[in-house]
Amino acid sequence: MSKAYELAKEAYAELGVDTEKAIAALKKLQISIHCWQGDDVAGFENSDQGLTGGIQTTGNYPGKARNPEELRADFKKMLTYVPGNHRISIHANYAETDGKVDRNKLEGKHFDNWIAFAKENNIGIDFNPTMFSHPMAASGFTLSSLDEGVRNFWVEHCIASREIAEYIGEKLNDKVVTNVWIPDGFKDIPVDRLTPRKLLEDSLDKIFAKKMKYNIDSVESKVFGIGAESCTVGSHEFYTGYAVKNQTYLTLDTGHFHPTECVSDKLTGVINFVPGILLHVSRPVRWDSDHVVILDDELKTIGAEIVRQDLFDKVAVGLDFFDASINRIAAWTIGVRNTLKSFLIGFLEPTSKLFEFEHSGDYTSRLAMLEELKSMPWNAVWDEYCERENIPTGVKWLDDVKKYESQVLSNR
Ligand code: RNT
Ligand code: ZN
Repeated sequence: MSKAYELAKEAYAELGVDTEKAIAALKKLQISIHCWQGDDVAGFENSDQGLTGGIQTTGNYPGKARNPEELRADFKKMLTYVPGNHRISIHANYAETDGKVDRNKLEGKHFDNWIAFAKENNIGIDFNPTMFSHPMAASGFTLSSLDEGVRNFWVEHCIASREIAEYIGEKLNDKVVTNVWIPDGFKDIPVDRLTPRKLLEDSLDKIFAKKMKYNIDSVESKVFGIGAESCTVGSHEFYTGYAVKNQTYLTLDTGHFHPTECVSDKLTGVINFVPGILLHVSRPVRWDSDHVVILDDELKTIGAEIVRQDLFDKVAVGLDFFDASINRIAAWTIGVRNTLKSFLIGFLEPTSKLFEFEHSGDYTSRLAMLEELKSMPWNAVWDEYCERENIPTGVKWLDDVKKYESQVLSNR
């Protein structure tokens, strides 16, 4: 035990907080880490489509993963910088098929290498159908397209994706969350907003018809995309309604709302009406820019909310950002470490005391305590946890990333 940790332990004990319990709770938390930070959402289809769907990676920092082996090696490197056992979220376009299998024909076996990777590294897997960067998505519409052929293609793709998730779940004996996000929306003001929404509902009903054992369905809303600024078919109201009615998970991406809206507040607003929530923790800067997650107030509030209300059974914590302007392994590491830190800070709150203050109307004490908590030595607890898990403390991981950059990434 370090001196700093001992002092921190005492300071927290004075507030009635057990730092050992906080460390144990954090150790149990699994973050669903998105694979796509490592290759700028490119995937392995090797098409010349580029990234479509109204999302964008900017920057051309050298060293991005160009194939499955590189992406897995980079992801594995990142795992050595983050304490705990986590999950990897993969998109359907990370299938390994030699480019010969179209998305509606994908099968579980095309993800066998990912399954082996997950087993080797003791991590779980989550899944995402990919409804962008493909000729059938060129119109900007997929599951809500007026073109029946287009719609059917994507319905087939989503059905295939659920089967893949089920296959993965069976192999890993673990739940797999499948997150449906579509880019469908209008650049300019539409006159018929209803028909595409009816079509989307109908497509989703077809996709989710079969009951599954391991697969958990989630639907992700959005406010707008680049080139689809005037109307998003899968809006927040649409998917909240759909998820409540059909009892699917609801995905809340922190970049998918108007700038003053807070996902931290939405959690308890919707949690009692759906089986669960998948978080896409991101950082929007003026738009859904998917910047690397930093330890800002909203992140800390999200962590605290989940801890305070003990929402762990119903909230899956996933990440969704992609910055191509800095070292991608560092980007991943910073985002995961910050997310973990936000939960640790939550676990180190004297929750019952805070509730007591609030419920008795003692808002003075609530504010005083919340403000004092900000300067408590949570970082000593974080370092202690990292040390116990053999994970670099402070910025020591960065030296190793730099070494990997000069030895491996710079040769790409
Ligand atoms: C897009 C959504 C979606 C994607 C990933 C790649 O705005 O956030 O989750 O970022 O599926
Ligand atoms: Zn997202």
